[in-house]
Order: sequence, then structure tokens, then C-alpha cells
Amino acid sequence: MIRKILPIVMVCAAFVGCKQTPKPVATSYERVAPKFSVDSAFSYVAKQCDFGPRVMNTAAHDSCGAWIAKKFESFGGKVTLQTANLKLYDGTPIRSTNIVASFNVDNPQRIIISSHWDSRPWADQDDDEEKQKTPIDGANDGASGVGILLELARLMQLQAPNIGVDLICWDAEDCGTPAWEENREGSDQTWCLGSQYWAQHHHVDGYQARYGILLDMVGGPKTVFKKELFSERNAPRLVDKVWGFAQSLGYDQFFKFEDGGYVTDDHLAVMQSGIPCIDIIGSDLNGGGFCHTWHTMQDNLQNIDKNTLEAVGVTVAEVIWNEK
Ligand code: AHN
Ligand code: ZN
Repeated sequence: MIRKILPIVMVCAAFVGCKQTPKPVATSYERVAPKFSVDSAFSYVAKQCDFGPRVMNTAAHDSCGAWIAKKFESFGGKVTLQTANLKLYDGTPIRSTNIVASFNVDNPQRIIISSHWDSRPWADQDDDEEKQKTPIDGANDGASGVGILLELARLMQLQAPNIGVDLICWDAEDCGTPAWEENREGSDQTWCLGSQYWAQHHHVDGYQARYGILLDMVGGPKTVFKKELFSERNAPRLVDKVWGFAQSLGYDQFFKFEDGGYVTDDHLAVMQSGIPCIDIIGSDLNGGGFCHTWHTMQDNLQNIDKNTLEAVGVTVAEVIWNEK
């Protein structure tokens, strides 16, 4: 009797203990990367949010940038700050700083893993009209990707990968023309200002890389990653490689083999530099668009899902440490 009941009890217990997102199933894939700690990555997301919104031309932005640079250095990265005077959609001058942390600097074979670090000055997608001019925490939109980059940097010290790695935090990505603005002429060009600048002025002369991976909104709730179409068009084999690693790791409930539409994002600047680049960008699990917290006051630390953060962090770590 007990032999019949016990498995049923175990199955029930497994369901009771199961939160919204199921854990990856055990696979036969053998990991080569050092252990990615999602708690560590999450703590870096929290720390960025603690500074307050990282809005261009604010003290919170500048202090957070200095903290990110110092953290990379503490993990043995060689940090290059690329500062530029740029202009917002309405002509407002901004001071933009791309933060580049280089590992294995002598290796001419390199890859780029990147994310933006600024946060949107306006919650222009918020349902509450009174809040639409308030800056957002950007826990998902900004801090999540940088949290993963910082955790990857921590791992570099534990076990150096075979390839050179440049972790790049783009600035001035998220101050594109607000939704309330009626004149939308050329508005596509008002996003990704830091990466556009980098495409014109690489942080080192004659810079080359094998490929790039951009992380955008990689810690959201109810998030899936579809194949973004500029990425699919520019670097289909890289998309397949990354999605393939995710599948081997058991993350197929996050990484979907579906078309995700075209997104204007920092990967376009890397592509323009002749470097194949893809965007791992979160979409809403149920809807057609981005995560439901996108550009709203709800994009805060309470709405970070560690399962999403872990799926992306572990997958990207495997990609890096598998490079020959
Ligand atoms: C546009 O909305 C044109 N592009 C999305 C890029 C973005 C904004 N990623 C995060 N925030
Ligand atoms: Zn955004």
C-alpha cells in the first residue's frame, strides 16, 4: 500500500512547492561555466535601484555609474569610460558615459556582452496619467541586464574564459521621444544615443569582436524571449547557438523559437560596426508586446523574477565559457 501512496504524495508535494515558474528540468547537458549566482545578480540589481532612477544629468545616475565601474574593477576588469556630450530628442544637452569592462585584454579574439544602464526619465506607458512624467526605477529595463553583466564579471575571476570579453554598459538608451510627443519624425534615432556614439567612436582604435549579445529586460515577470528579427536577419547562427544552449539547459519555457518582431535597440549600433549582434529582449508571456511593467512605475525591484534573471544569466555564461 505505502509503495502506491508514496509516489502520489511526492507528486502532490512537488506541485504544492512549485511557484509560478517551473524550475528547469534536469538535462544531460554538462555545464562548463562557473556557477552563476542569481542571488548575487539580484543584489546588483537592487543596488542600482537604491541609487534612485539613473536618469541622464542626475546625481543618482552619476553615482550609480561610478559604482558600476568600481565594481567591475574589483572583479579584475580593465574599465574604460567613454564620455560624450549628446542631445536629447528636444535638444537638451546630456552627458553620456558608456562603461566598458574588458577581461583577457591581451586576447585579440573577443566578444561583447552588453546592456544599457540608464533608466527612462518618464513612466510614459503608465495607466495613471499623473505619473507619466515621473522617472522609473528601471529594475527590469536597465538594471537587470547590468546585474547579469556584473555577476559574469565576478565569475571571470573564478575561472578565466578562453576568449576576451568586453562587458559594455550603454548609456542614454532610454530617453527616446516620449509617447505624449506628437512630432514623431525621426523618433527611432532618439533611442540608444550612447551606443550610436560608440558605433562612430569605438573605445579603442581598430576594435574588432567576433560577435555581440545585448541583454534588455532580462529580469521581468511573465517574460519570454522570442527571436528578435533584426538579430535573426543579421546573425541567425548566433541566435540558434544561444537559443540552443538555453534549450540544452532546460530553459525552453523562457526561450521560444518564435518571431519576436523588429526592435530598435543597442544591438543595431554593434551591427553597424560590422560585428554580428543579437538582442535577448523580454516579451510579455501573454501579450504581443514587452513586459507589462515596461515604462511604468511598476518596473521596480518587487517585479523582478529571479527565475527569468537566472535563465538568461546561466545561458549567457555557458555561451561565454564554451568559446574556444
Ligand atoms: C523602442 O521602443 C523604439 N525601442 C525599445 C528599446 C528599449 C526601450 N528597450 C528598453 N527600453
Ligand atoms: Zn526602456
